[in-house]
Amino acid sequence: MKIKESKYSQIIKQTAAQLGFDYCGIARAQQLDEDARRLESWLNKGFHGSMDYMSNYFDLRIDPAKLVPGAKSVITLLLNYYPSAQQNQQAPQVSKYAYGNDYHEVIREKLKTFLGLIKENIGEVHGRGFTDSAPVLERSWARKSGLGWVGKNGNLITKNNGSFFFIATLITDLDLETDDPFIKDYCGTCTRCIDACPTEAILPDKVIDGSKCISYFTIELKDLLIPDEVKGKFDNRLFGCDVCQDVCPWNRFSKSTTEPGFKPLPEILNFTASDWEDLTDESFKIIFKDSPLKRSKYAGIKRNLKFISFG
Ligand code: B12
Ligand code: SF4
Ligand code: SF4
Repeated sequence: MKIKESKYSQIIKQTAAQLGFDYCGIARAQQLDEDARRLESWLNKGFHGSMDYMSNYFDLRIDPAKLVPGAKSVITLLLNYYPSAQQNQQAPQVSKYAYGNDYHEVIREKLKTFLGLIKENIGEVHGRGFTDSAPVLERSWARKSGLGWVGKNGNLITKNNGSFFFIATLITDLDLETDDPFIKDYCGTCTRCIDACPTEAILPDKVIDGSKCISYFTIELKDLLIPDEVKGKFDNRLFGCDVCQDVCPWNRFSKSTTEPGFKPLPEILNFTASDWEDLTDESFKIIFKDSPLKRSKYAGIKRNLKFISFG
């Protein structure tokens, strides 16, 4: 039995690598008790702001067997998105994760192929793949499956290549050999991310007040206006924020992604402030049809632009 589990885990890791995933780790599917307490306290303090979807399905979020009946293992995959080229620093800034095509689409396709190949090589396996598409504590699973630690900035950090990774999970009823959880923490006495966060959203004990994060204001907040309290704090951040990752010493080890879907859009690399200002709804829909910027919609991007221009 043990030999079979180990062989299957090997096949799974090889398949993940073959599909271009940079890391793959496996954890036993079980209820996440400590994480559940952290999540509950986060929600009770209102750190989710207006992201109502975060307070839904609490039970599913902490127990993979509620998403996939009979779940035995959680496979966690990381995909590097660190871009090969970067925007001019003077231009309105788009977060690096959004330079290319929407990761939900890119990873969804990969997960479909991944599950197909597992079935082909192992047999009738039930499983569901997710990437930010279901109530799953993705960072918790990544840590639990040995891929890295959760830094003071809340991000999952790998020792070899930093934190510019997307996380995806595949919950399955297959018994697999698991990896040891990542116990160590290599933040040490560093506080660079806390000191650099423009809105003081990084609290002690690896807690992020989501309702104060620039990423929340520029992407998730659907209000017509961004509140006055944060006026002047965004610098030129138009969509998302990378400050707490850019200052992290572990990101010196980031390497450019080789995923074709994440190739930066030329407009993102080259648009100046006036190009963004002149952008029409029609061109937005054409240029950004496969981009994460769609989430903010044209009106959201214009709202953000106005906020940073007059901020
Ligand atoms: C809601 C959300 C946001 C919100 C709130 C952020 C937050 N920190 O919660 C906002 C909009 C602000 C946001 C911003 C960003 N996000 Co976001 N977001 C999510 C989402 C959908 C849920 C996160 C969540 O559950 N939050 C609730 C808190 C309580 O959980 P948590 O932060 O994951 O922390 C858990 C663990 O870390 C664990 N934990 C932490 N320390 C310790 C210590 C111990 C001992 C233990 C046991 C557990 C533990 O406890 C928590 C669970 O209770 C996930 C996708 C997903 N389904 O997981 C993406 C996700 C976390 N986001 C992601 C990204 C890329 C970002 C941004 C970098 C985007 C950007 N550039 O603008 C920023 C980073 C901001 C930051 N510093 O965290 C990636 C992170 C990849 C990575 N390497 O970590 C994810 C995983 C999406 C993905 N599939 O790739 N995000
Ligand atoms: S993404 Fe920006 S605003 Fe959000 S916690 Fe990190 S530094 Fe702060
Ligand atoms: S900047 Fe320093 S404290 Fe923050 S996550 Fe990176 S190593 Fe940890």
